[in-house]
Parts: sequence; structure tokens; C-alpha cells
Amino acid sequence: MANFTLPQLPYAYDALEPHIDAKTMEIHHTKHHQAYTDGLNKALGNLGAEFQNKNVVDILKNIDTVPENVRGAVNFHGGGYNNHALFWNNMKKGGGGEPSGEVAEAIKKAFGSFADFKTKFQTDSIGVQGSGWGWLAKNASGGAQFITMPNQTSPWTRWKAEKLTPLLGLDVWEHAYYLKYQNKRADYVTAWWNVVNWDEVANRFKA
Ligand code: MN3
Repeated sequence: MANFTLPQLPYAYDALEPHIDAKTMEIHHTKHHQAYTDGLNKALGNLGAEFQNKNVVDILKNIDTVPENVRGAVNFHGGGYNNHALFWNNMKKGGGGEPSGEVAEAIKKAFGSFADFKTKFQTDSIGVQGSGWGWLAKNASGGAQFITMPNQTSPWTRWKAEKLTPLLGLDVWEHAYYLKYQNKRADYVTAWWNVVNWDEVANRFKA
């Protein structure tokens, strides 16, 4: 039986105030992330022993090997499980500013400038239809790339085709912002830049 557990938040629920409110963080973590955790365990429970003790990233990278009858559920809940773990670590109290080092150079090379990168990330994330995520990823040639992904589909599912590694993810599901920002997704995205943990992004880029 798969036994994934809800990862701890690396800070208190109110740590990202006023940009992301404590109530949203608490519900997002204890209800939504918990639901993806439970859903992943349930979906994997239908499969044989070879799927029970795998790392979730390995499962997502090899999503094409998951039997078809549960592939959709594993894609959704496994993606949600891993996306949120990345998301919590992509943020910190007193974050924001600009990256430095290798990831900053890669962003400049791919997008022209940090400001141009921000515009692209922000515009396309706000433009996601329905629910999904915006991602800064590292591509096969070691460069920076922006992608959006629908629903909870993880960038890791594009590993075999494109060798994409997720670096920085932004959850634009309404549950990530609705309590504080209601329908104003753009205001949430604008505020979110103030909590981005660029040290974590730099570490993920180097790894
Ligand atoms: Mn979410």
C-alpha cells in the first residue's frame, strides 16, 4: 500500500501575510494538499507492488507506464501532491526580489531580462483558462523555460519528451487565492512575487 504523507510546511500559516493570508494557506495545505495525498494513495492502491514504494517524481516521469485505468488519477493526484510540495518551498517569509547566480543568467538569456521574464510568467499564468499552474523550468539544454500546465499535471510528466525540471511553480487554481483576492487572479499573482524564495529556485537549478 502506498503511504504518501502530507509534507510539513516549512513555515507557519501566517508567514506569508499579507500577500497570502493564513486562512488560505491553512485550507490549501490541510484540505487541498491532503486530498491530493489521499487520492494518490488510493489510486496507487489499485496497482501492483512495483508502484507502491516508488518516489512520486519517478512515477510522474514514467506516467506512460502507469496502467491506463488509473493513469488519469495518478497524473492528477500525484501531480497535485508534488506540485504543492514544490510550491510551499518556492515561497518564504521576506522573499521576493530578484535571483542571482546561474539561474539569473539563464533567465536573462532566455527572456532578455528579469523584467521581461516576470511579464511573461505573470501574463501567461494569469491567462491560464480554468485551473492550472505557471512554471519556470530548466530544459534539456540547461536553459530557463516558461510553461503552463493544466489542472494538476506535473512538468515532470514531460521528462521523457523534453527533460523539463520544474524550478518555480505558481498555483493559479481559485483555491489558492479566492478567500483574499476573489476573482482578481492578477492581484494574487502580483502579490506572490513578494514571497518567492529565489534561493530555493537557485538550488533547484543547480541540482
Ligand atoms: Mn493548490
